Amino acid sequence: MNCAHHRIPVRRLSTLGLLAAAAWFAASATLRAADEMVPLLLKLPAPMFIGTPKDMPANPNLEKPSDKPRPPLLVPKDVRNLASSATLNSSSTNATQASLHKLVDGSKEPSDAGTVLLRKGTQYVQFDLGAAYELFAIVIWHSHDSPKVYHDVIVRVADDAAFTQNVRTLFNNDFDDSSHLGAGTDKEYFESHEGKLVPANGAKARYVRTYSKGSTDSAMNEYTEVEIYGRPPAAP
Ligand SMILES: [Ca+2]
Repeated sequence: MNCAHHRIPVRRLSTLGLLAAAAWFAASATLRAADEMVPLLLKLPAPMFIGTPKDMPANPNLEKPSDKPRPPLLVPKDVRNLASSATLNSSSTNATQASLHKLVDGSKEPSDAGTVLLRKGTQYVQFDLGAAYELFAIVIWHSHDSPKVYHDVIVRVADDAAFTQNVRTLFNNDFDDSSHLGAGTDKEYFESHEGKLVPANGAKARYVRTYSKGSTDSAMNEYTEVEIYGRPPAAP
């Protein structure tokens, strides 16, 4: 299955899946009556390894890897990837605009040239979308050249660049609070070519931060791509 374009047709959505989606839509304040929901189609890079890791460490905080494709997330039809036009910066002092651009250049291959290396310790990449948007998904590809596990993966959104206003945490698997942003209850996971899809449920925000603190493979923080799917908020 070296399929670079992994597309899941709508007809494969189960009835149960559609019912669950309908319940979720009803609960979401940001959806509009005319919204047409469609599966979020991601352009996936080729897998770098086949199958699931054989020597699974015994860790209750680690998600068991699946050998099936991830179920699609339904999103409003008019969302688009906002990361490619965002202004990026990072807590990592070695990060240049040229290196950060590799996070949003559309290439997700974990080659040496395509990988952004951030310094060790807890580091974030910040995306300024230029205005507040309704966000529906944030997808993160760290380096996925082997089945490694990144630590303290945290995704936050806020209204201001300093992350003091209306800060919301969309994902946090820092179970022991080693990054001091509060302990999270999400699971750690093995990297794969599918990346990590974090639903944003229509959260309205201008700023997005993605954090990590090294991996089982390296103290460094390595990324190949980040995508942020959203749309302008409805006119008041
Ligand atoms: Ca890239």
